[in-house]
Amino acid sequence: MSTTTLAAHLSQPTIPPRLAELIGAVAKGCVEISAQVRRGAAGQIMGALGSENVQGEVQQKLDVLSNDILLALCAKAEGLSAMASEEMETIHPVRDVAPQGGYLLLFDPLDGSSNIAVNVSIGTIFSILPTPADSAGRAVAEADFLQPGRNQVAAGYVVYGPQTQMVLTLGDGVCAFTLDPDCDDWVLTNPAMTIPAETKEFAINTANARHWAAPVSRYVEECLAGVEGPRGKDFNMRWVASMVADVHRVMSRGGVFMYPWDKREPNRPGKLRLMYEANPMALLVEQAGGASFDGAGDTLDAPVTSLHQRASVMMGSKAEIARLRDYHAV
Ligand code: AHM
Ligand code: MG
Repeated sequence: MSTTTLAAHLSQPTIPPRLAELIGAVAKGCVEISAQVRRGAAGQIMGALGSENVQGEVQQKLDVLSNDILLALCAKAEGLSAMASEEMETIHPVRDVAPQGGYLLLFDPLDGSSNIAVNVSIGTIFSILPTPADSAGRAVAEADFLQPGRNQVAAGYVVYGPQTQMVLTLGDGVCAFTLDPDCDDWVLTNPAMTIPAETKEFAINTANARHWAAPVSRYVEECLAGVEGPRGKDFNMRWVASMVADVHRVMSRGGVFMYPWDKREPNRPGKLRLMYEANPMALLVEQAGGASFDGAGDTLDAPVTSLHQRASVMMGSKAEIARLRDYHAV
């Protein structure tokens, strides 16, 4: 059987070598994180650290370990100017002066932290932006990161589940790679991931139902009404509570993933973060033929005003997102 590895995939002449090097570094970091995850309680990685991140969330040992692994490995990538992460208040520059045509890397090093203790799938999410043209020859600043998701040159996630898989886009479709644990090689296992346009599956934390906005309630109520309701078909509901795992299911067999704005904290746009959760996932979903919506417009066009900005998230099968858009327009 002939196999294509991630390294071979990234060596295509259409991919800038420095971008390939950076994605390779992220992938290498995720191999190391995967190994730590698999050690679990047999290693030293379980439990909380006692510190809080910039979002005021208790940091797990694995959150910080994963962050440190990615910082150390990616700093070596020649084209990289600076990194930003869910676990760090501000940016982490790696070069005094931004290289011409360089990159900025953002990540959520360990998504779904609440699932670590219960041995349920978790993941890493990453987004790569270009350094602004006017940054060459000077140090990059936090403001250089504040670009709309549409500017991403690459995005991906790794899911640490029964298998470790990486799903990657460079803005020209979506490929999935599976980690072969015998040789730590990423093997191309799906060269063209495509989300079915229609679905019978949705994912949302229904414990928050009483706080939802009317269009979200309408959408879910119509799904729950099943074959007797306006949709005329029965739906299935799934909620892993790891965005990576929930979006991976949508990427694999269709559906809708939602973590929308709700009334609990009306001034907060949503729970999930725009730059290193919503935007990379939105690019992947769009590149796989799906769509994403933040209650006002395309997630990828949302104006960015801060590194740790929150977003209302609805993404998945195209027809379902079109329906959600219509309900929000009423
Ligand atoms: P985290 O980045 O701190 O792990 O939080 C994000 C996670 C997502 O992976 C998931 O979709 C969501 O939080 C689950 O939230 P809830 O526990 O409210 O269902
Ligand atoms: Mg997260």
